[in-house]
This record gives sequence, structure tokens and C-alpha cells, in this order.
Amino acid sequence: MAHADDTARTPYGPGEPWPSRVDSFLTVDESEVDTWVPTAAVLHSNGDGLDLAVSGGRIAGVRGRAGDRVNHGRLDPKDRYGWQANNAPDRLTRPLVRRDGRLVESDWDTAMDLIAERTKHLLAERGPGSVGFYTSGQLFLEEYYTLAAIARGAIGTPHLDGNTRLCTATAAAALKESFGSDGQPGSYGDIDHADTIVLYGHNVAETQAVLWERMLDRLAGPNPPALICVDPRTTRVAEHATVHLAPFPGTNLALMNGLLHELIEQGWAGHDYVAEHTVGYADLAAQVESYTPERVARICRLPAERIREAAEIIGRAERLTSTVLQGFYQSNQATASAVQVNNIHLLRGMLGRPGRGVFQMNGQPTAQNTRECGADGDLPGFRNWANDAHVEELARLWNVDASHIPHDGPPTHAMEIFALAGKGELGMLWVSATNPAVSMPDLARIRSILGKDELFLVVQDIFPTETTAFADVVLPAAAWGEKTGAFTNADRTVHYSGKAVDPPGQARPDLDIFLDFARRMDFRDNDGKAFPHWHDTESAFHAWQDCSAGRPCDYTGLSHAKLRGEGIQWPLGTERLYGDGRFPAAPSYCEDFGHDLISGDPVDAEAYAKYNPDGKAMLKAAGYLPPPEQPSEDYPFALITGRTLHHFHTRTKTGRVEPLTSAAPDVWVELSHSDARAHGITEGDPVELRSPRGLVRATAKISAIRDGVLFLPFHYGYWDSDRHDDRAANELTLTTWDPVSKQPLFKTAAVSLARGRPGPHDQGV
Ligand SMILES: Nc1nc2c(c(=O)[nH]1)N[C@H]1C(S)=C(S)[C@@H](COP(=O)(O)OP(=O)(O)OC[C@H]3O[C@@H](n4cnc5c(=O)[nH]c(N)nc54)[C@H](O)[C@@H]3O)O[C@H]1N2
Ligand SMILES: Nc1nc2c(c(=O)[nH]1)N[C@H]1C(S)=C(S)[C@@H](COP(=O)(O)OP(=O)(O)OC[C@H]3O[C@@H](n4cnc5c(=O)[nH]c(N)nc54)[C@H](O)[C@@H]3O)O[C@H]1N2
Ligand SMILES: [Mo]
Repeated sequence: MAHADDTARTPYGPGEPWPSRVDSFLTVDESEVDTWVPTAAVLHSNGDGLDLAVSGGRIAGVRGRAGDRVNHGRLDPKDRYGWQANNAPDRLTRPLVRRDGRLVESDWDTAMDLIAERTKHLLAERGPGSVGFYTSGQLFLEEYYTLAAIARGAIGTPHLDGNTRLCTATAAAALKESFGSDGQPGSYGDIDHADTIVLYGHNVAETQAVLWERMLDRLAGPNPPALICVDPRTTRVAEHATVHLAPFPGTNLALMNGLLHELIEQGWAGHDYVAEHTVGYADLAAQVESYTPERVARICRLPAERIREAAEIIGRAERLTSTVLQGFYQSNQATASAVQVNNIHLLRGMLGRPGRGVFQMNGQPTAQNTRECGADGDLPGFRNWANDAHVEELARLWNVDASHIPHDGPPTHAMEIFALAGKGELGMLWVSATNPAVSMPDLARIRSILGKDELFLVVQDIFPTETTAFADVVLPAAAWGEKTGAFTNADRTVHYSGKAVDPPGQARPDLDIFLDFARRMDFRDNDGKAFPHWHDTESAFHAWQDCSAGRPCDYTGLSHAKLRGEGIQWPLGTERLYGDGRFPAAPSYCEDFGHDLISGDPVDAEAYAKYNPDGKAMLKAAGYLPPPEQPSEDYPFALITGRTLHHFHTRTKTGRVEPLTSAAPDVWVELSHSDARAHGITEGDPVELRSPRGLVRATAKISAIRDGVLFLPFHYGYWDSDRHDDRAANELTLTTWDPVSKQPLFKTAAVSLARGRPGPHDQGV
């Protein structure tokens, strides 16, 4: 199947509009399409606007929307074909409950009563801290806001987080540390204007293929931008790069400090902007002083000259656009490294003007909403848990007591929620729209937690998964295209997603499931009114608008009706944030008081007010430390994990769709030519990777990856295989996380490599 690099280009020059190109894929003749229903792509964070074709009561295809500000009509391979998973024959259609050790078909009343009874019992016997929720970056904003209201406002448990913890917790953390609040400064329109684009640990060619097409079209047009790629692998992005920096995994912070060293040393930092709009310059300058290109070259195992070249391009750029993603967020010193990208933009005053944007990129389609709505480790509306006035505001909105909303400390992060479940402190864990039995690190440990008898596990999904197999109750959900709601991409564009068809069998929208639970629990506000106060997507959206009003993520002025067929950014009328040099960082307004980037210790309100009384942008510095697990004699390779173009995560959707499955049928490992030679391995050979935690058997794929580094896609669990514990990359990864964002380190483990025995499962890729 064609990669974006191979499709026809629509070249354009700086400042020109990106030409539109309408992509579509239909399984019926266009004359047989009854209706087109507006939505946006859900297999990445780009938010590509598209319409679903409905024919005879079934989804029958997709068509990109030419007028959408994000994609100008284009679709990537997953979006062309992935919708077909909705029609897969093995969707969950009835609630399941565990009886005598087996999951059996049941009905909604039985399943929901079981959950409500269990919750009531736990609240009475052990209190709110015995109930936990682990949700997603793939529901709609109305669903997250409802779940946040239930968990934080009604039950009063601190244990609610999203799989966004595995994904963009570091994006949020980096934005808060530098600017005082979450919220992406940039616009995808910056690609049209940039003279320099830098991708930090972001394999955009495979993970946001339409955004990549925008970049490729600029590269093919007049006055193309310089492209800098920071990735240990020779990805497609690297192949197109003006400079490719391939740091040894886990050394990002040293590299960033080296780039900042050069910017300051060579006089490319803008003193007026820094003086007027930032605090912390002296600390930053002192911290990076010793990071000479030669020193950094030794740490990152790079030529010093490459670092100088990259720094010069960045230092002389007039319109600099940067993106950061998992190569930073899931690696060593994640937040500290991501913050340095913000620092580059602050030092050079590269914010809030066409072509001057930084993206602490998102991954999942609706991750931004998980964060905004407080279904992760934040309070709704980017409110600060450590600011009593913010908590009281929320309590007024919900008409509950502020003391009922947990805010003694930060909301519990996902890794800690699982640890609490492991220790028996949680009596119930409710998992929605995520598959932790494949996506969390150190799977042998996760399986032992999910399998604990004392843990009542509820799993809400659209398919049977590795995680539903552990559940006590399985709730069948309606998928995208079968329910309505809104969601927000990585450049703050909000799309409305319509209901095209009915869900299969008894499956219900996630929103209905959460509200049904609330009614069975009979939650009440302080006036005895049923809480949450809303009853459907429309009323949930309105409630969310009220909650967001006056906060950075202000949704007032938007509505489902306005969003139908048109993506619109928040806050209304603002393409780019911070062009005026003002930041949401005032002590009374900011979302977070920040952290020490090395220890993760939180800064308190008083110290913050002293450090940043006027709410300026913050230049935060940190020194490089080696990763917690490094190659050793027994485990001589650095393992990194990630994605491929044709699959989404644990493949519950893409693994059910031709031609995506045939494009990438089974797990492989990427290794360098010289490592392959040294181990007597040739392309297609079966190989075994071991870490202290487990084993993966994969097929060898020899590439231009750095020597000493192995790459595994993490997509392959076992719902479609009988290989239970030797196929998923996370058999090998470790239980450790970034001290600030608490995001697990999926890209830093040490493993051994050996030629494996050929087995019945080995397939060429
Ligand atoms: N096709 C596809 N697209 C997707 C998804 C998918 O599953 N499939 N998932 C979506 C989601 S949720 C997310 S979060 C995004 C993720 O999107 P990306 O972050 O682009 O994807 P990854 O492959 O996880 O990692 C990016 C790169 O990080 C590099 N890397 C590893 N270690 C290091 C390091 O130490 N330093 C540096 N500089 N780089 C390193 C890897 O070689 C890899 O190429 O993709 C989204 N889009
Ligand atoms: N080793 C390694 N591990 C990783 C990563 C990595 O790069 N390397 N990346 C991490 C990242 S960035 C991410 S985002 C996570 C992703 O990890 P997961 O969230 O576990 O991945 P998915 O397969 O997307 O799981 C989503 C689940 O939700 C279900 N679902 C889809 N739509 C709906 C819906 O509307 N309602 C309900 N109720 N269910 C629905 C799907 O069937 C699926 O089972 O993995 C993380 N794990
Ligand atoms: Mo993600």
C-alpha cells in the first residue's frame, strides 16, 4: 500500500494556501449512498475532517472534506480503510458478566446493577479511595466531562486517569511548565509559512500521514523549508531531512542542552523577547553552558558537526515550527527534554505568528479533551488542584462541596492506580476504551494485577480484547459513527462527530453508560438534584461550555450545530496562542505551579508566586542524567518501541481490516546491518529479544537504524493469536516513569538479541 511519499504531490510555496485534494474510499457506488455524516479521523490526533457514507443502514465508505482547515480533503490509509472495523462480525453486542469463572452473556440491568451495588458497597465500607477509573484518549469530550464529574464530583475519588498518561501526559506537563497551562500554541497552518520545521522524536510520516503530506508538499514547492529530524532511526522523515540527528536513545536532554548552548553562544537568542516575556533565563544559560557540541556528541554518540549544523539552521530561522512526540515523551527525562523545545521557541521569540509555532503534539484523536475535561490527572477546565479558588469554582459549577472534590494532592496517575490495584487498595477498577493488557509497560506485572480475584474489573469496549478477558463485567459500547459528540485535535480544532448508524445489538454510547451508572447510584448535588445535571450529548456539551468559560480552553461560542461539517478552533477566533506575548501563567490563573524537572517535586503556591509573579513564560533548565536502564553485558541493546503506518495501537480496529492487516501481519524487529551480521541474522529470520521482564519472538527486518538499537512495533497483542506472552513489545518494557509527567518510559529498555528457532508463527513482513 502506498506511503504518502509515493502519492502525487500538490506542491505549494511559503504563505500560499495548501491545495485541496479530496480522497475517498467507497464500497458501494456513489449513487447508493443515502447520507453523508460529518466527523473527523479517529486513528491519530490530526483531526482530519471527513464524512461517513451511509448506505442501507451501514457505513459504506469515507470521503475527506475539502473545506476542512486541517486536511483539505486528504485521508491517510488507516482512515480510508479503518472504519470497516465498525462492521466487523465480532463486535461486543451484549453485556457480559462473570459467572463461575466464565464470562457469560447478560443484559444491561443485570450488568449495571452489579456495578452500582459493588460501588455502593465499596463507598460504604472503604470510602471513595477504593474506586478507580482508567479511561482513554478516544472517547468524546462530553463523555470525559461526564466521567470526570462522576469520579471527582459525585464519588470523590482521586483515582481517575486516562491512557493519555501513556501518551501525552508529557505534552501537557511541558506546556504547563513553560506557559502555565496546557493548550497548543500553534496552528497546522504554520506548516504553510515555516522556513524551518523540526521534528523531535516524531515519526510524522507514519503517525500523522496527512500532516506529513502537508510537509511533503512544501518540500516539493518553491522555497521549501529546512527539515530537521531528531530520531535514532532513519525514518521516512529522516530520509527527507536537511539534517538528521540520530541521538542514542535516552539522550534527548543532552542534545537539547547542546542546541540551546549553541543558540546562546552564537548570539541567536533574542534578548528583548526574553527580557520582556520570560523568567528563568539566567538559570537556563548557566545550565547549558557546559553542553558544548563536543560533550554532547560524546553523550548522544553523534558527530559534533551535525549538532552545530542543526543549531545554525534553528538559530537563523525566521519562521520556526517544531513538533515533539513520543521519541521525547516516552524516553528518558521526558518533560525536561520537551520543555527545552519550548525554550528554543521562547529564546527566539518564535510563537504566535504564522510559521512560528510549537506543537507538544498529541497522539490520540481526543487526548486533548481527556486533559481539558479533567478525565486525566487534571481538574476540568485546566483548573489547578493546588489552587483552592479553582476547586471552589468547580464545586460551585457542580453544586457540591469543595471538600468533596479530592485536591489534597495531584489526581492519581495511571501507573499509581495500577499499583494501588496490585496492592489491593482498589476494590473496583473501571476501564473504558483502552487495552492495558497490551499497552501498559511490563505486561507480566499488568496481567497479574488485572487477574487479581479481589479486584472487581469493569471493561467497556467495542470488541473483546486481551483486557476484557480479565473482566468481571464487560460493557459493549457504541463506536465512533454510532454516537454523537465533539472532539479536539492537536491544533485546538474542534470537530463534531455525527451518528451515522445504530450500534450493533445492545451496544450503547459511552455517555449513556456513564449516565446510567450515575442514575443507578442516585448521585445528588447539594440541592438534591440528580447529578450530573445533564442527560445527553447536547446538554453535556453545554455543561462543558459553562465549565470551560474564562479558562484557556474556552468553548463558549462553539456549538454542535456550528461544528457540524466545519472544524473550529478554541478559543473562538484564535488561530495561534501567545502572539501577544501574554501567557496563562499568573499565579491565580495557571493550571499548575510546576515542578523540579529532575526530582519531579512540585513547586508550591508561594514559591511559584515569588518565581513568576507576573505570569510570564518560564525558561526551565535541567542537566542530563543517563536512562534508568542501559545496555549491559547481558542485555547489550537499547530497545525502542513505537508505531507503523498501517496499525493503530493494539489493532482492535486495524487488525480487523484488509488491506491493513496484510500490509503488516505480524511483529518484526528492526536492527542494523552490522548488528545483524554480528549475530548471523538475515532479513526475515526469526529472532528472540529478552529483557529482565520477558521475551518477544519477532521477524528480523534489517534497516538503517543506529547500531546497538532495536525497534519493535508495539501493536501485536494476542487477541488474534495463541501466543500469549511472547509477541507484545511491552513484555520487555519496564515499570518506571518520568518524574514530572509520570509518563512511562516505553522507549528506554535494555534487551538481548539472538537468532530464534523457526516456529509455526513466523511470517515474513
Ligand atoms: N499509524 C499510526 N499512527 C498513529 C498511531 C498508531 O498507533 N499508528 N497512534 C497515535 C498515537 S496515540 C500517538 S501517541 C502518536 C505517536 O506518534 P510518534 O511519536 O510519531 O510515534 P512513535 O513510533 O511512538 O515514536 C516516534 C519516534 O520516536 C523515536 N524514538 C525512540 N526513542 C527515541 C529517543 O530516545 N530519542 C528520539 N529523539 N527519538 C526516539 C522512534 O524511533 C520513532 O520513530 O501516533 C498517533 N498516530
Ligand atoms: N511499548 C509501547 N507501549 C505503548 C506505546 C508505545 O509507543 N510503545 N504507546 C502508548 C500510547 S502513546 C498509547 S496512546 C497507548 C494506546 O493504548 P490503548 O489505549 O490500550 O490502545 P488501543 O488499542 O487504541 O485501545 C483502545 C481500546 O478502546 C476500544 N474503543 C475504541 N473506540 C471505543 C469507543 O468509542 N468506546 C469504547 N468504550 N471503546 C472503544 C478499542 O476497541 C480498544 O480496545 O499505548 C501506549 N503503549
Ligand atoms: Mo498515544
